[in-house]
Amino acid sequence: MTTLSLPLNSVAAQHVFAAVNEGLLSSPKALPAWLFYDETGSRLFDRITELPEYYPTRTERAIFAANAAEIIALAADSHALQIIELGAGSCDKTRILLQAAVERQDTVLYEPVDVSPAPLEEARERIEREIPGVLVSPRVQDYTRSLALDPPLSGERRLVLYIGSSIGNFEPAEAHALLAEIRSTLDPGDTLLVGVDLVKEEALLHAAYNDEAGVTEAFNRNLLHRLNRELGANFKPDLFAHRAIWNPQHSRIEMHLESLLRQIVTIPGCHTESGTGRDMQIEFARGETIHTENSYKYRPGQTESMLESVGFTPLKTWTDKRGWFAVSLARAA
Ligand code: AVI
Repeated sequence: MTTLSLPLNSVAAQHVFAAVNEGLLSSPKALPAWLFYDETGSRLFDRITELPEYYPTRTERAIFAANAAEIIALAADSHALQIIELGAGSCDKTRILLQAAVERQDTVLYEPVDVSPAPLEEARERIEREIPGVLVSPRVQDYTRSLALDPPLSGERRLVLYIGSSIGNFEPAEAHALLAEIRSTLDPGDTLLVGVDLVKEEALLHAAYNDEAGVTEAFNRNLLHRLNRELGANFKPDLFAHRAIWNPQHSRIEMHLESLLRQIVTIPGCHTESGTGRDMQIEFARGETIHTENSYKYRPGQTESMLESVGFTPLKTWTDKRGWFAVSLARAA
């Protein structure tokens, strides 16, 4: 077969290759969920957040709309606040909190942190135009690998936002480690706001990840398109079915791509300065899956316990009337 001359000398492509090498040559096969978020995947995710079945985004937004002033007042505790958002993306829901902050203090420094520069730039432009008083200072950084926050401006307190149920895509031990890492970068008095999706009736969870319009299916399959585009793999995405199932034992929605037949996929060897690796031949049995994502759903009180165990004092938790989603604020002790 012909070996493609792909730009695998770029660090980003080698990172993708390493993840694939590890995840597809192991058993059971799995890929890390961060692979979803290339440009197409991020756009598909934005569409997911607007689907009628996908309740988390609009439920969290409603919690902010009802409680923003209280959240900001509790976090500020008579100081001026600066707001940092991890995994900010389009910063859509954050605008409600920023609006509440500028109503309390004249100017607010807002630092959205994300791996992709494009949505951050768009958000900067939009937020500075729509909410005078907010100064946006975007930071392109993979906070899951290293979290380096600037020290607070003198006399100000930092409020870190980790919302959107992003923590749910981490394994419990990883989530714990990430919260501990956030705590270690904060000073006593700073606060953290975490949004988590709660355990609920299975039918609702199932629908949220198996939408009628097939957007989640496209989001899941895009991962294979991405490996074709970026690594020159020859996946036929239509030969893999989207599966999203509730795993009650682990309290999580699992997403998989299930091979519809026995097939072999080739991924060209990785070209680096030290040479070209061997092509990867990946064999799939009929019905075998690639585990692509876990989305953990929390029980009431669980986030607060986790926050306490890493050195935060929980201040307050807000939920919607149906108890579908929870937003917890905690102060660095
Ligand atoms: C980003 N994250 C919180 C989403 C979730 O619900 O776990 C990702 C997602 N996967 C499928 N639909 C949405």
